[in-house]
Amino acid sequence: MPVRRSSIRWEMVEIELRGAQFREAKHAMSSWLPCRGCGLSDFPLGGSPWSPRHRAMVPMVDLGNLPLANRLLSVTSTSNAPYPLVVYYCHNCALIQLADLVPRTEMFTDYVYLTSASKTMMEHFDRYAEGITRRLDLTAKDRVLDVGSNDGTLLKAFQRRGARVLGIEPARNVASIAEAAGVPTLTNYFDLKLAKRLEKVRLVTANNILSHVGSLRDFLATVAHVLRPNGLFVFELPWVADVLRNNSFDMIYHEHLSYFGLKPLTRALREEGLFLVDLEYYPSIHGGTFRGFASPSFEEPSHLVKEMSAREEKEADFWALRDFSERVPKLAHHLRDMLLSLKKEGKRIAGYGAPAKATILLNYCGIGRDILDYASDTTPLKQGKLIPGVKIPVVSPELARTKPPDYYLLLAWNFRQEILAKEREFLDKGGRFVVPFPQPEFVDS
Ligand code: DWN
Repeated sequence: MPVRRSSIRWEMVEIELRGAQFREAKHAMSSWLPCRGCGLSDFPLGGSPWSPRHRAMVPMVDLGNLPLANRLLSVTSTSNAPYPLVVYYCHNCALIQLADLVPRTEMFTDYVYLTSASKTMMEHFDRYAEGITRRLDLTAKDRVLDVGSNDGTLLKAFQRRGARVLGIEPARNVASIAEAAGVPTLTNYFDLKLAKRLEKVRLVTANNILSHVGSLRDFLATVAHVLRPNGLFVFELPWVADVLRNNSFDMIYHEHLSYFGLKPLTRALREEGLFLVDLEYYPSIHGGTFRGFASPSFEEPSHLVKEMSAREEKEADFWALRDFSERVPKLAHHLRDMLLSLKKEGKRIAGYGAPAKATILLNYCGIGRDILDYASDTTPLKQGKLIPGVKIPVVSPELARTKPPDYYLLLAWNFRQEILAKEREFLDKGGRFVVPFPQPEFVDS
C-alpha cells in the first residue's frame, strides 16, 4: 500500500538513524511543497472553500533514508548523510515526484557524471544533432542553447554541423571540461535573470534536465522567453511508464525531482505557452527515453504523442505506481538473496559501472562490501572514490581486469548491449553478469 505521511515523520526517522549527520541533513531540506507540475497542494471536497480539504499529493513509494547518489566519497571522507526518499503522486495532474528537497548546490556544484562516458550516448547525441539540424534546417546564423550541457557532448556535435552554440551548466568542474573542448559554456543555473541577458534562439535543448528542476514552471517559462517565435524546445527524459514497468527503482534519487509522464508534462508546458507537438521514443536509452518537441505556436500533436499518452493512462497512473511500490521491496530481497547464495558458493562478485543509480540500488538492497569487492567504472572522476553509503571502492576497468570477479552485477544496466559486447572475453572465459531489472537474471555467453 502507499506509505502514509506519518510513517516518515521526522521524529521516527531520527530515532531510526540516531545520527547527528542526518539531523543536519534534514534541516537542510525543504519539504511539503505543492505539486511541481500543476501547483496544487490540496482540493476542497465538494467544491466550496469551506469544505474539508483533501491532499492532492500522496506519498506512494518510500525508499527510506539514502545518501545522495552522485556524492562519491573520498577514501578519507566521513560525510555520508542520508536523506529521506519518498515518491509522491499528484491526484490533480498525475505528476510523480519528490516533495522533500535537498538544496541543489549540494548536488550540482561539483558533478561526477560525464555524458561522454559511454559510446552509446556519444553516438546517440551525434544522431540527435544530425536529426535536429535537418529538421530545423539550422545554419551558421542559428544559435543552439543547451541547458545542463554537461561536458558539451551534444553542443560539440552541433558545432561539427556548423551551428553557433552556448551551454549552460551549473557544475563548475564539468563546465570547464566543455570549455576546454571549445564549447562556450556559462556556469549558471537557467533562470529568467540569466535568460534576459541572452539573445533569442532558434533551438533550446535540455536533456535529462527537467527531472532535476525544482521550479519546473519557472524553467519552462524561461525556455518560452528565450525562444524565437519559429523556435523549438527539444528535450529528453526517461519515460516514467518504463521506470514502472522495468521496476527500475534505482532511477529514483534526490536529484530526480520529477518522473515524467506525457500528461502532466503536456499540461505544464501548455500553461507556460509551449505545445508538445511531436515525440520520438528511444527504448534503449536510460531504460526508455522520449524526446519531446515543444513549440511556442500551436500545432496538432503527432500520432506518437497521442499513442503514448493513451498508453500512459494505464501504465503510469496511481494504480501502476502503487503496484510498483509493492514490487520494489520483493525485487530487492530477491536480488540480495541471489548474490548471497553466490557468496556462499565462494564466488567473487564486483559491480559493473558506478552510475548514480548504483548508490540507490546497493544501499536500498543492502548490498555492501561483504558482497561486492569493488565497482569498475570508466569515469576518471569516479575512480579512487567510494560509492556513498555502502562505501564500495570504484576502480578503473584496467585495474578490474587484473582481478576479474566470477560475476559482475550490472549496475549500469542501461548500457547492457554496449557492455556485453565489450566484455565478450570475460563472458567467453566463463564470467557471468547479474542483471537486476526488470527481474534479476543471470547472463552468460
Ligand atoms: O539524469 C541523470 C542521467 C542522465 O545520468 C543523472 N542525474 C546522472 C546520470 O545518471 P547515471 O549516473 O545513472 O548515468 P549512467 O549513464 O547510467 O552512468 C553509467 C556509468 O557507467 C558511468 O559512470 C560510466 C559507466 N560505464 C562504465 O564504467 N563502462 C559505462 C559504460 C557504458 C561502460 O562500458
